[in-house]
Amino acid sequence: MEDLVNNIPKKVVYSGIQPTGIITIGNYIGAIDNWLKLQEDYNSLFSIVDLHALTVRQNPAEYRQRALSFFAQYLAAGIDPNKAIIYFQSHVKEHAELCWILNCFTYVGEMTRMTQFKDKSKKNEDNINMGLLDYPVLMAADILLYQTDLVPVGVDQKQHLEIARDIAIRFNNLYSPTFKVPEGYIPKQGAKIFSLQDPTGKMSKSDPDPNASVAIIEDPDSIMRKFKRAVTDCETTVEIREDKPGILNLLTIMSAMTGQTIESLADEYRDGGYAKFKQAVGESVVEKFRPLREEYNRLMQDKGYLMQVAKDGAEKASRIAYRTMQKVKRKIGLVELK
Ligand code: ATP
Ligand code: LTN
Repeated sequence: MEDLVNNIPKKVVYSGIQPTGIITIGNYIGAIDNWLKLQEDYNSLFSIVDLHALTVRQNPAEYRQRALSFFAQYLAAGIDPNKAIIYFQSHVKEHAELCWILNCFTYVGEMTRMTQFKDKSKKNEDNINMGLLDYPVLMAADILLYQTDLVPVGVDQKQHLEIARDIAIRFNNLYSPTFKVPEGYIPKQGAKIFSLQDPTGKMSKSDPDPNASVAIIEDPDSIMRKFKRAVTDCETTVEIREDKPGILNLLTIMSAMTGQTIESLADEYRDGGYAKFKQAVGESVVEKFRPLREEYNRLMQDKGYLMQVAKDGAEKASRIAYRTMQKVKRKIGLVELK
């Protein structure tokens, strides 16, 4: 865990995605794209947070398949097992263990106030389980176990990050410094990609309307169709304006795909009409993800390799997690077995 040349410890990056729905271009632009950059310079850990997604009912056979598919998509996107630790949360038992301990330092009132808890409770009225309420504490455990400095996520996770920080500070104040207090890493542009069907709402990976979101492994025809149908407005000029959220969203997506600024794209497509612009946005998405899709298909044929990477990742993560747990247990006064 050291920068061997300068002998300074490298900072730690941690992030994860729940294996629900599909990995969307929103998840890619808001999170994964930054992971790719950060893995070059940090000690990074990227997990499939498969315990988190149990807060809503999953079909076991589908769930297992989807989690593996997400893992392959991480690799296909360019998360490199030689640079980062990639693993399934459920393979490292310390996540659940630390979650329990942190529960005893978290107030019920803090959890019932969480926006995501309120939203998800409304959506799952028949299954408002303890896990749903406890979700942010498990996320805090994920982050704090690895003494994380930076957490690259989309803007919707800001509140969860704040609570992780609060819990760390509270624990540190009670028992002397134990956890690193993490910072969020939220992109300036693209931290919230909007639905293609409702440009005022977030593009969500479990949106029941298939036209609202685009998967990173989607086939080109389907991608093009969705962009053609994307909801915009009844004007004709491609401009950056607050009151044109559909256009701004498409500009943001194309900018992330091509590296061009939204200003230069708006200039380029200004008077060409929406149809031409949407076609160009669609093509930029198809081209960006073509190699990823091909690599994904190849990896899914090689389950042996996927499982080997998962096993290595879990082992490396467990070693770090174990050290933090030992420290935590000592601080709170649990009897040690020598
Ligand atoms: P769901 O809607 O099923 O709750 P989600 O689309 O919010 O899922 P998550 O697994 O909760 O996906 O999020 C994975 C990562 O992607 C997080 O860092 C989150 O902030 C980011 N993210 C999710 N949706 C978007 C979006 N529309 N734009 C930018 N980033 C996003
Ligand atoms: N709650 C996050 C997923 C998540 C996460 C984490 C992100 C779980 N544990 C730790 C960063 C760090 C979400 O995106 N819904």
